[in-house]
Amino acid sequence: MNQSLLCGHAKIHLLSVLRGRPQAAARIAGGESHPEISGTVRFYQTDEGVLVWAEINGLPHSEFPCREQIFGFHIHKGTACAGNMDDPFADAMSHYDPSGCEHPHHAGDLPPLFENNGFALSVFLTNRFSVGEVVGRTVIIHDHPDDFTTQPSGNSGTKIACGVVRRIIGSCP
Ligand SMILES: [Cu+2]
Ligand SMILES: [Zn+2]
Repeated sequence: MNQSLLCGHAKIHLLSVLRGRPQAAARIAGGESHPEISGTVRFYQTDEGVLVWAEINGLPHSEFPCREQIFGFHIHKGTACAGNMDDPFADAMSHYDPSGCEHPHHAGDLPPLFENNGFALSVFLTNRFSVGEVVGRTVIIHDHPDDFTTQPSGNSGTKIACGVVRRIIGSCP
């Protein structure tokens, strides 16, 4: 194997992007049923799309083998992490979908989170939106995996954590 193929030019220089300042971020907090969930989702605009870096702590996890949990993860169109008795994050509304697509082609449909002893880390690229378009929208974590088939939201169950995407101005501490 030609070593230069393995070490070849990267389309996005991941480390330099992540070392920089995100243009927006959401602080994630669990709802009443999952107060231990906390984390950050950062959004970096690149020429290829938005690089999303999620770090979430305190996710439900199982001690048993073959039971690691997977959580649906989306940007929803609503602008507040509030709700009612039935759904504490009802105000986050449905998946962010400015183009009228079906699930899982909504702009806000994201790769699900895989927990590792309650911690999830995910870095991925999406060109379905720009950072500016999702500022003010909500990031939602669900208690079930997204099946990427069922309409309108992949049968991903209850919303267990939420954060509003805020623009970051100036430098991060
Ligand atoms: Cu969702
Ligand atoms: Zn969707």
